[in-house]
Amino acid sequence: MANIKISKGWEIPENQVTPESVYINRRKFIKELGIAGAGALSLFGTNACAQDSRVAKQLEPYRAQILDVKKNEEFTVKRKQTDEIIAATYNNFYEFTSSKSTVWRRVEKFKTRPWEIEISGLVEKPMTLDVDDLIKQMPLEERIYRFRCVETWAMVVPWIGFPMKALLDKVQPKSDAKYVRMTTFMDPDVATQQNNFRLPWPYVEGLTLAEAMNDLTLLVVGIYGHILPPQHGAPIRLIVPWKYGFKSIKSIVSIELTDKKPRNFWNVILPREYGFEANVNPNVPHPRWSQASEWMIPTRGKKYPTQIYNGYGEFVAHLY
Ligand SMILES: Nc1nc2c(c(=O)[nH]1)N[C@H]1C(S)=C(S)[C@@H](COP(=O)(O)O)O[C@H]1N2
Ligand SMILES: [Mo]
Repeated sequence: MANIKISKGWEIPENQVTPESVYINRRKFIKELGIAGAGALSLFGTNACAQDSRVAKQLEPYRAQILDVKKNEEFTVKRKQTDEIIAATYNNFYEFTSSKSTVWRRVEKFKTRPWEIEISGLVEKPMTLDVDDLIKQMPLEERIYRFRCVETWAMVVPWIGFPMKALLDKVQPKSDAKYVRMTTFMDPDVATQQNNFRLPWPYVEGLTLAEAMNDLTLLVVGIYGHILPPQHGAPIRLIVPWKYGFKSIKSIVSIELTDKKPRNFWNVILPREYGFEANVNPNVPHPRWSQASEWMIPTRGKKYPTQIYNGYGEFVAHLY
């Protein structure tokens, strides 16, 4: 793995890619019309609406599958909640593309049901479960969390899920289990970037057992009141809000308890830039950019100070 050669697209930090699909469309739209200047901008609204309605149509079947669960008031956030369409059109899901604004279109053929998840390794009761059976057994709740990508964009979204602890209690980790290793599905016919053999597919992430058992650590199956749409990592993904976004692995097929520290996807690709722990920290810059501030999608211009542990120190600072 040490000799991996990374293609250009992967080396470009995510924050150098133009973010707003709307912005890209506006430029393209204006160019196609062969016009420029203030007059053209009045057409921008029309085009943004057209894009929104296409995304709304893509989301429709997921929005119809409502998860009516109670909101956990312990985890409310003061900052304004991100618009659902914005969150659903600005995604990192490298199995499909490295272009955030097009993930929602590239996941079209991605079938997220039926779906099995295997829990194995150093546990008393290994098991393989259908995701919908698992959802029925687990204590679902809604939590509004801050979310911070390592590339400095951030959002506030209402996740629906259950504490990972609830699942681990069920399988009973053995006393020598120290880490949890999670793996994403592998299907290069559908997730076409998995044909790039230079990258260490499938996507893998890990936590210490103490991190996995923390109150904040969620296995997420829904967002904005309904089941997860594919671009957010359906049918089940991790959310660890005090860590950079790449830790929050999507579309999980396996959870393995182990006594060895797992290598994680981005750590294998760029070990100098991405570690295992990856806690949000304004005082530790990324080798190529500062982590002192962040911006809320889609408004790149307005910066906010980054908070240590992404503002969740009261829950997790004792772990470090
Ligand atoms: N399997 C998988 N999980 C993944 C990623 C990925 O490319 N593949 N990207 C990560 C990164 S870098 C981020 S910021 C978040 C983005 O989650 P979102 O698209 O739901 O906002 O997913 C994380 N989980
Ligand atoms: Mo990210």
